Amino acid sequence: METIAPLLARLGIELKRYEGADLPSCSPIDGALLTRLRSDTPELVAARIGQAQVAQARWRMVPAPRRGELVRLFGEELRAHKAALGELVTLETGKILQEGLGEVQEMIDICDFAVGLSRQLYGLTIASERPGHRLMEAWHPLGVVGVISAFNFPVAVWSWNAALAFVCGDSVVWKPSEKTPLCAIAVQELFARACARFGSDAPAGLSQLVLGNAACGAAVAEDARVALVSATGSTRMGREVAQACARRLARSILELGGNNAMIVAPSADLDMALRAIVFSAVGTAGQRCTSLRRLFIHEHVYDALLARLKKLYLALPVGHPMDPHTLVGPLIDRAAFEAMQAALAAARAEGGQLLGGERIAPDAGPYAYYVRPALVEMPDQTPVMRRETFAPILYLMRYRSLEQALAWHNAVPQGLSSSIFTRDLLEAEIFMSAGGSDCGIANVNVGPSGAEIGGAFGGEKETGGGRESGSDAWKAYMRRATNTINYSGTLPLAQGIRFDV
Ligand code: UN1
Repeated sequence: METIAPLLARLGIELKRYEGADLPSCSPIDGALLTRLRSDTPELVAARIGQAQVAQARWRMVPAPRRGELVRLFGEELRAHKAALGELVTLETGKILQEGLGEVQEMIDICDFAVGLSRQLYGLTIASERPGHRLMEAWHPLGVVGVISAFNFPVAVWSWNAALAFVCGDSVVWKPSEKTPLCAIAVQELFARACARFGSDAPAGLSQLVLGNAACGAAVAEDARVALVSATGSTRMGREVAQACARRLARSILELGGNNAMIVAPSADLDMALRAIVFSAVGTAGQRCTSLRRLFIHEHVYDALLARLKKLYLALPVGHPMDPHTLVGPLIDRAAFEAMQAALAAARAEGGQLLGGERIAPDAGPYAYYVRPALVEMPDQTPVMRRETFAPILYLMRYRSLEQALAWHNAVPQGLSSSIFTRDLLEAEIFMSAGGSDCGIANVNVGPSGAEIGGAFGGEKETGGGRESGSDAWKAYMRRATNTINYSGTLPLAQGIRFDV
């Protein structure tokens, strides 16, 4: 039985006001109950959105660089509590501690990014066709931003959205995965501490947390007071959020399923490719949106690479995620294990040859699901390969020409992340060109997972099309006003229209 009390003490967090009966938090490490919390009723969700709206009306008037100062203070809290929060992430998700810590670092990074951004929310000035006129754009705060996040990145995904939203002058209502409520509470409490240090400019209620199941998320997506909903998770969930937003003509950012592939070309540095493959395919036990799921290997290097990969896979340290030697922790729960087994059965029925995939470490108890990551050699890109299974399954195929590999690469409904390992410049350029990878992320000699926060994060097709995090993703969290200013003393009309009154 893992205990959370010492961790919560290190974070300085009291759970009392969140405790209840209907929302259990369990650790996938041994399946043990960590605590029982209380779900929020639809009435409470509505009330929280109301409070967020009131807070935003004040927050939008605070100058953006000053808003950045709040995010800077939050970044300080994260730095001070990185170790404890990283451990809590590991405890509640089962990801290895290195990745738990990495996730908190990702939060710190986006805070730094957002602080800089708070002085760079630039608009354009545009040449007017009329004499004595100036055209310009101003970016204004948008309103209340709803964030729906998944269990696999229980703290970082909120922060990509929230750090930008706060500097953009928005308030945030967060519905985290019901599998990771403790992580969300910890982050909410750390943010509250930053607000307290910031002083009275930070309106109460700027950051709201709503705990509960999908109904809670639907209440956020359907509420007319929520200007933007940023949702990360399954394609099924994203479709519902997209429809709820479309019905009321609100904005959405969707970061949904991925079915990410890598092409290993004959010129690839195989040592490097091997490390990238293993990290991308088995990191977070294959439960990242960006996890590597399909591997297309050129026939000249296929056998050599496969032999090395098999050897590595059989020796992968699977076990307790706090153990520094472990590289693969448990799956999140039984449903994840069953989905993995169903996909492997389908792959076998479709002609796949399987290595691994079985449940191991039974001494962790009946409610913990540790598996050996699976390698499956496929005769063709069959239906099971077109689906995203959130588990460490890597399908392999042999290719002859880059054209063929690219065609397979793009022939799936998802379009998040992709990569090629090659030292051939022309191949690299083709992969990144308009006719190459159709994903939102296309990497060369870098695996598909583990993106930095500085780039825009998201993808195409069933991945949903939204972008979070870096680059100019902030624009989705603001509204654009086009201003025309006339200093000519006359009133010429655009397009030269004459309208004499
Ligand atoms: C996700 O799985 O939802 O690029 C996000 C990565 C991480 C984020 C993954 N920085 O793998």
